[in-house]
Amino acid sequence: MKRVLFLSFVLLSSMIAYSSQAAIWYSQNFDGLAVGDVIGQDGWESIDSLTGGLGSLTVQSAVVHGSSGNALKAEAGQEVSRHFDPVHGGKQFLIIYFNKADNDAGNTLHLYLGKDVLAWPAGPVIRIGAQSGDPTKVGVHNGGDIVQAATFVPGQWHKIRIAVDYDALSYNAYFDGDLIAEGFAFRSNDHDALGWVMIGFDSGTGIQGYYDDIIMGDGDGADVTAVDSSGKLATTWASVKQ
Ligand SMILES: [Ca+2]
Repeated sequence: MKRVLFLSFVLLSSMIAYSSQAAIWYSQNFDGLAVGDVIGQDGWESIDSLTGGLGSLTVQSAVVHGSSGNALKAEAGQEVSRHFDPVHGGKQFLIIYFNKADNDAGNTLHLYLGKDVLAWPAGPVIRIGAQSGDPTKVGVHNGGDIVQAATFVPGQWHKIRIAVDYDALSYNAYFDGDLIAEGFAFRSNDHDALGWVMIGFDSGTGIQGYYDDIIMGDGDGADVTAVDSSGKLATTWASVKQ
């Protein structure tokens, strides 16, 4: 009997450990990458197959989320993607921090999520700045429409969390913890699982855009905290949700 209890405990412990490890399947704070082009590091790629001639976002240490380390910088005409294989269905989340430090009215920072083949008509699509229809707004696609859902402060870091339901083909978006989009439709329902993310901007003038602390995983990500008070990546779970 004691042996059965012991084995049950081991099994339960391993299941809990598996669940918590399975919840987050990608995170990147860019602190361990080399300064310079992000293309060619950690699986980050050119989007030439979609739109050729665009440059690489760069890893740099001058403007970062937190007190130290690196972040990605996006300048005009720079856009990159990262694919994930296998793709992830069901309920999935993405957390990312951005800082748009320029005030140019023609500039945007993209955040596109898709399944396998890169496409501008992606699944969840967020346009920070000009392409929202207002250079000060965060625009969230609801199908083909863009909703100006939040106002960002140039030069400040903001948190975006997208919670996607790939069975319902809809998503919620949160800006600095506030719900700004609920049950929004994908731009294209071709993207019925999470298999790539694309960031940067394919145009623009004098963009100073930054991204940092990307976390992707199963569930809605509500309990995931990316950065502790010292600025170090400290992913913690208030509860195991699987
Ligand atoms: Ca960082």
